[in-house]
Amino acid sequence: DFVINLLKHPAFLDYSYTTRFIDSTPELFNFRKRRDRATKILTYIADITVNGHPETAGRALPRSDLKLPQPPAAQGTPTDGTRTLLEREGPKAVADWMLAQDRLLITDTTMRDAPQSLLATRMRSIDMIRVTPAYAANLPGLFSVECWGGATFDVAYRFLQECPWQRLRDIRARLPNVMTQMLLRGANGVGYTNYPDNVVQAFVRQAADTGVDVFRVFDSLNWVENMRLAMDAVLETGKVLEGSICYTGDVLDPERAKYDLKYYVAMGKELRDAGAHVLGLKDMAGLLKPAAARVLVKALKEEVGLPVHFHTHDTSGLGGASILAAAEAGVDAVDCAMDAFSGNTSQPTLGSIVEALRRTERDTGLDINAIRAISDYWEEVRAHYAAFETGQQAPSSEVYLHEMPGGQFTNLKAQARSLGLEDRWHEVARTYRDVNMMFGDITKVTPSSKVIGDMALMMVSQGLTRADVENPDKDMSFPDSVIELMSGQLGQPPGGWPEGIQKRILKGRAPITDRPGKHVEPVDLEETRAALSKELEGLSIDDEDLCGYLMYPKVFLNYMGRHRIYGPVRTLPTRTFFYGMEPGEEISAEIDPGKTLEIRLITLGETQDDGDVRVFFELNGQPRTVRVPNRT
Ligand code: BTN
Ligand code: 3PY
Ligand code: ZN
Repeated sequence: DFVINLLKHPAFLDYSYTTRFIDSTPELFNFRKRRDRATKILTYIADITVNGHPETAGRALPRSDLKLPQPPAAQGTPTDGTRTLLEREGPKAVADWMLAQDRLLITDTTMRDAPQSLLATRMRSIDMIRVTPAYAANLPGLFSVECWGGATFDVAYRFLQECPWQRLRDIRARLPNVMTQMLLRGANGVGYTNYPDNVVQAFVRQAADTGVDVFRVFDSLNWVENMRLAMDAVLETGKVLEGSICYTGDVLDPERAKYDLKYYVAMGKELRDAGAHVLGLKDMAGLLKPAAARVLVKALKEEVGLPVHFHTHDTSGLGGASILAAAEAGVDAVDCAMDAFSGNTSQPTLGSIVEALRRTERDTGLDINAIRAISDYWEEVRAHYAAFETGQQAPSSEVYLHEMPGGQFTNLKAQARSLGLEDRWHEVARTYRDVNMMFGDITKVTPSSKVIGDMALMMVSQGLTRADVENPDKDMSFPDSVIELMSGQLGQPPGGWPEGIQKRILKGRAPITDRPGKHVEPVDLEETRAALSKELEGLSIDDEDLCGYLMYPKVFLNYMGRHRIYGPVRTLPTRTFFYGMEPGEEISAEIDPGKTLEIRLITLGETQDDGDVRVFFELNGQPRTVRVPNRT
C-alpha cells in the first residue's frame, strides 16, 4: 500500500522533505488507486490521534473542556457597506467617501495581523469562515476586514495544510458587503525575496479575482521605485490601492534625522503621485508615540491630501493612545483587532477604541454588542491555539529600543529559543538594534526585518559585538540573507547602504543599485504550468495553484503531496486537526457545501507486528477501519 509506505518514510515525518524527495523517490508519489476523500480524512485523524501533530508536540495543551466555538447569529441580511460602494463606483469613490466621513473608520485585523502577531500565524480558515457571516450582517459599518497576505499565505500551505486561495474565496463568499484587505510586500509578493515582475503581476491579478478589495502595498526599505510595479498591477484590477509608508525611529527625535517629517511627507507624495487611492501609515513595530502621531498625521493629511489609514501594534501598551491621537489629528481609518485577539504585539483593542470615541466627533457608529459577541467567539477560538501562544505577558517599552515588528517579535523569540538563546533575549534585542544602526538605520519589516534578525542571532550565538563585526582585521562569514541584502537584492534604503560594512560583507562583489526586478527574467507561466502538471501526474493546474507554486515552489509541492494523502483536512475542527480524536468522540466535517461527514472514533487497536495500528471509526453511521503506522 503506497500510502502507508509514504507515511512511514522517514523524510516524510517532518517538514524536511522537498522536491528532491519527490524526485528521488517517485514510487512513493505514484498512487495506484485513488482513495476517496473520506478515507483520506480518516487517515489524517487516525495518524494524528496515534502519533500526534508535529507542530503541537511538547507545547501547551488547550483546556480539555473546550467545545466547538459557536459564532453569533447573523442578524438579518447584510446591508450595504464599503464593498458595495467599491463595486458600484470604484476605488476613487471609496477614497472620496473616506475623506467625507466624520466617523473614524475601522479595519478589523483579527483574521490576519492579530494571529500573525500573537499565534505565529497558525489560525485556520475554518475558524475564520464560520464567523464571517456575522461580520457581514452585524458589522456592515467596518471599513475592511484584513484577512489575507503577509505571512498567512505561506503558513497556510506549510503548516496548516490548506490552500490560502480557498480561504480567501470562502471569506469573500460570506462577506458580500464589506471590503476584504490584504498585505502585499511589493516586489516581495507574499514571500521573502524579490520575484520576477510578471510573477508579481500575475499574483496581484489572481488575488483581485479571488477576492481582495484593498491592497496595502509596502516596501521593506520604503523604496517607492520598488513598489511601482505592484502598485500598477493593483491599479489595473480596479481595486483599492493603499500605498504605504513604513514608520520607523521617532519623528520627533532630532537624533534620528534620517526619518523626519519631511521624509515621510515626501514619501507620501511619491505614493500619491504613483496612483495610491489611500495612504497607508504602517507602524509595524508600534513605534509611533501619541504626540508624534498627532504631528505626523496632521502633516500627511494637510500635505498629501489622500485619506490616511493608520496601522499600529500595541507592543508598548500605547497603541490605543496613538490611535486616539491620530483620530484627533484627523486620520481617516485605523486598524484594530477584536478584543480577544488584541493587545501586546497585536493591534489595539477594537471594542475599547469604539467605546472611547462614542459620543465624540469621531464616533465610529459600530455596534458594541455585535463587537462583544464576535469577540466572545474569538476568545473561544483562541483557546484552541494554546500551543502557539508565546507567553508574552505584558507590553514593554523595550520595543523603542529594538524596533522589531509585531509580526516578527514572537517568531524571533522562538528562533532564539531553538538556538538555546532564550534566556539571552534582551541581549538579542540590543544586538538587533546594533545591527540596525550598523546597516545604516533601515525600516525593519518583512523581509528586511528577517535579515536584521538573522544577523543579530548569529552575533549573539557567536559572541560577536558590533565592534567585532566592523573590525577589518577579523575575517568572518555572514548569513546568506545579509549578503543578499547588501548586494541590493531587496532594494535600496534612503541614502544607500553604508559603504564600509557593505564592502566587508560583499568581499569584493559588486552590489546592484537599481531595481532588483530589472535583473530577473520573466517566468514562462505556461511552461511552468505544464511542468508542474507533469510533476503532479497530469493534474490540471489552475491560476491559483500556479501562483502558489511561483511564490513557494517547495512548500506548494509538499502541500500537494500531503493533500493527496490527507484530503481536505481544512474542514476539520481545529481541535481534531491538532490533536486527533478521543474514543467515543463525534465530529462533523463539511467537505463540500451540503456534503457533511459525521465521524465517530470508536477505538484504537493494538500496535501490530508490522508497526501499524488499526483505527476504528464510524463514518456517517457505517463502520470504517484505517491503518496507520505507530511512530511514537
Ligand atoms: C500539516 O501540514 O500540518 C498537516 C500534515 C501534518 C504532517 C503530517 S501529520 C502525520 C505525519 N506525521 C508527521 O510528522 N508529519 C505528517
Ligand atoms: C508582513 O509582511 O507579514 C507584516 O506583517 C509586516 O508588518
Ligand atoms: Zn502589522
